[in-house]
Amino acid sequence: MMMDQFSLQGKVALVTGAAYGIGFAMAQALSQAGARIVFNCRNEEHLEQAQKAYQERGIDARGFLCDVTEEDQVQHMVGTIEKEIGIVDILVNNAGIIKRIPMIQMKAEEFRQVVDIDLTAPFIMAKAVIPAMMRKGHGKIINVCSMMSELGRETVSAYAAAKGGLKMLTKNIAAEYGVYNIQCNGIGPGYIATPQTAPLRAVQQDGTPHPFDRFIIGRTPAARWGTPDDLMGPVIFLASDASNFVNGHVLYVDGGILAYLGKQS
Ligand code: NAP
Ligand code: GCO
Repeated sequence: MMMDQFSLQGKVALVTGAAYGIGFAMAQALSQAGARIVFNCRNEEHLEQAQKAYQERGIDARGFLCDVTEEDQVQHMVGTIEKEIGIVDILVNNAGIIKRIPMIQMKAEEFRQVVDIDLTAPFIMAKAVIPAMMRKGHGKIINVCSMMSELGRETVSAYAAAKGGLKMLTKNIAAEYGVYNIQCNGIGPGYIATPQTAPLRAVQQDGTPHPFDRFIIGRTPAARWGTPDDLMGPVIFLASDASNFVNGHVLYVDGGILAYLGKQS
């Protein structure tokens, strides 16, 4: 049956940074398609809250405290998953941060921290799971890119550099490991209502919408912010056999922002 191609029954999916936000929604989607969910974050309280939230949704998700920038922690986490749950069939590199600072005011250490989490960590995570995927004869790696994989804007130099690099890392993993039936693609959310973008949507003291909120609605043909749920269908597609001949692609889930000059205000 054609729709069987979208089934993830019997698959193990590791979603980084999936305590809340986009990662949590994508993990729910992968679970609903049949995958066994494993996730990580850095904060013990977030981990406990997430475990509870998954259980409330009937999802038996296994959580790990693991900083994705620390290769020894990542190797230990992946080794434990492989031993206790199974080989990671699907890796979603979702964990990420942003720092919004004018570039000439940004400290080099702040720039490095963003690149470390948003670009180096996906490299570390992919390096940890690919050997077993090669032995198993298949694998899916999905890197969470961004509008900033294509566009710049004021104050997000480190994030744009990292997410632009992540697009090219995606293509390179596809190029280097496609021969082992491993597909590596990006998913590029537009502007999504999560804690990460909360400062851009904060209602002003006079009760008016944040200027950036109005700006994004004017730049989006869908005339709305995305929600994490908008990523659920696309991530199932990229994680499933339905995308076995899609490799090195970034699937933008942006309501049309990248196709649109923006509404004349
Ligand atoms: P978020 O709400 O800030 O959540 C980020 C997640 O990443 C949290 O679970 C956080 O866990 C985890 N994390 C951060 N650094 C980590 C580290 N070093 N090790 C392990 N976990 C770490 O972000 P979001 O909006 O859901 O975004 C998720 C991804 O989508 C990010 O890569 C972001 O760049 C990307 N994205 C977001 C948007 C958007 O509009 N929201 C659009 C395009 C792309 P802790 O809290 O425990 O640190
Ligand atoms: C920003 C936003 C964006 C979004 C996202 C867009 O400050 O411009 O945080 O970077 O998070 O990456 O795709």
